[in-house]
Amino acid sequence: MSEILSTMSSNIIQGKMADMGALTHKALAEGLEAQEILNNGLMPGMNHVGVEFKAGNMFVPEVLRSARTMQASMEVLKPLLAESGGGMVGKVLLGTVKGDLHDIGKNLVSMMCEGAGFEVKDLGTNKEPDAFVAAVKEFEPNVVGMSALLTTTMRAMEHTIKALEEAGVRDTVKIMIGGAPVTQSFADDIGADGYASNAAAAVDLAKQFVGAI
Ligand code: B12
Repeated sequence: MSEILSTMSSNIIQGKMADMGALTHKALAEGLEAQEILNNGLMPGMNHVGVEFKAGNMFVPEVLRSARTMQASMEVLKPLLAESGGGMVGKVLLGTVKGDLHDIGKNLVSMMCEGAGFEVKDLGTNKEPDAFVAAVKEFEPNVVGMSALLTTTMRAMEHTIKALEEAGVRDTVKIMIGGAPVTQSFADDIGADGYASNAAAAVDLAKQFVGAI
């Protein structure tokens, strides 16, 4: 790995975000392709964060900082990646379901998915089933991820899946769900394709869905 890429990778691990925009421009000026920076600078850093988070050696605030550090570089790279038409592993649509305003975990999933090379559209919180349906039609994601933190809003995930079925787009996507009260058996019960208990596992699941691992 070139020196600049290895600096970017360790900046992500350490959450040093201040230099990331400038470093990204510098790497591009040195002739590195956006894709190469993503694959060999940012992703190794974020993968390491995912492993440490799963192992319980890093905690939510640190992971959020790492994800924001990665985001600072992605802001520069995204238009270039989109231009080249390549780079993205797949598309993930995320949202917190109707009635629920919690978004810290969802945002973490969003940032980690971006870190893994997915193009992410985040609908935000308190999203009606119809908002998911409209976004699936417009954004055409490979994966739809729904988040709920309240036992009272979990059922909105089921309603959203039903709405996707009724709109005839259910089979165009894989559906993953998460949030503290959600379990694998609930996912099975409502007909989701998968459940993940944390952001790193969500990324693994999304990658499995698109055949990236
Ligand atoms: C922060 C917080 C809030 C903040 C939310 C701020 C925000 N912007 O998100 C505020 C203050 C607004 C809030 C409000 C309320 N809250 Co609140 N809140 C919490 C708290 C303390 C932390 C949640 C959190 O962010 N955790 C950290 C993140 C990183 O973890 P996470 O969300 O679980 O996400 C991880 C995984 O679940 C997974 N994941 C998450 N989403 C997804 C999605 C996909 C697709 C996948 C695959 C994975 C995945 O990956 C994430 C990262 O690893 C929890 C308690 C707790 N310890 O969980 C209560 C808690 C969730 N809240 C609770 C309640 C009751 C409420 C209120 C009703 C309180 C009230 N009376 O007003 C309101 C409801 C508002 C609403 N309509 O949504 C209860 C829920 C009880 C229940 N079983 O239903 C909890 C459990 C507290 C408690 N013990 O009573 N809350």
